[in-house]
Amino acid sequence: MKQQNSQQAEDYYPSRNGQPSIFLERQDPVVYSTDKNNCPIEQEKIQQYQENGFIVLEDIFSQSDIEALQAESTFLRQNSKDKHSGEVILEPGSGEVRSIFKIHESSAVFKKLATDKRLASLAEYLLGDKVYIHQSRLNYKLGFRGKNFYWHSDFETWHVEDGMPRMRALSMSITLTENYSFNGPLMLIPGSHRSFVVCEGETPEEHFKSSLKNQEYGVPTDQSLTQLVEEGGIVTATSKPGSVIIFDCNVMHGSNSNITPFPRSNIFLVYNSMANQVVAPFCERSPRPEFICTREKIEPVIPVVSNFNNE
Ligand code: 6CS
Ligand code: FE
Repeated sequence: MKQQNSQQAEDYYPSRNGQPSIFLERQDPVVYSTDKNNCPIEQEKIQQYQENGFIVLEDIFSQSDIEALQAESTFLRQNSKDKHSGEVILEPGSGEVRSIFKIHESSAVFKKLATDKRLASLAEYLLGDKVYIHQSRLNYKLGFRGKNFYWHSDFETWHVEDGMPRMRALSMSITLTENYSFNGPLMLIPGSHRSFVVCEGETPEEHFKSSLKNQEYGVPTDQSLTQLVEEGGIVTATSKPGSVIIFDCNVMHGSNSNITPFPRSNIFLVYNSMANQVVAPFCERSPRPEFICTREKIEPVIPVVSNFNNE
């Protein structure tokens, strides 16, 4: 059932087109590189990523790196609350800062992080290509006030609303605080990346104005989610600060609200293959703003060995 967008690009993953939810077979590889000799991490982790759709790498950043990243995160939050520019998303209700987008542009520290070889070279390996930053954000999920992110596949949104053609992108979530089992850690469904869950309903106008606070479209039906969980279970990506959770663009994930005193603040960097640049959205809506989806300024990342204690 091939469809097309306004640019007549072939839609391999039609969704939110008034059809009932079904599962479509993934039509793209998970790990694009086959060169086992030049792999930046142990092959066992690559196998896990291929099989489950995600991996957690501990102890990637030093204590001083983490402190520099935490300081920058706090600085951005304290200097953004009254900024009503689009990239600052406030929590519904409390008005606390929920997310800040496009931090790889607004912050020199996070710009450096996005090009850090420990991350960018691994993204190049997994995606088998040079990469660019499709989206970056800081999700603060503050104690008591941090609300949930309902179950979703990022790719379903990036395909339908941003025009990302194929599954050749991934997220790297760098943990800035303890991700405990109880303060709203990322929950992922192993193996869910192999099925594209077609979502029901139609994309509202300017959907991002509500979806970044509370997503109601581009989410699986209860039945689809139940089926994925029956097949793969649910894993919570608990880890200490300075870890990296790497997950495929299509893995089903979500996270609960945080009612504990402990913030769960993570940076998210989304790497997309240069061969998978966004085209026109696969829905009848205008493209989303640049702070959510890089479209105007697509430049390959040049991986650099770096640290964050200003040496
Ligand atoms: O719409 C998006 O691009 C964002 N929404 C979610 C829930 N995850 C990915 C991304 O941050
Ligand atoms: Fe997401």
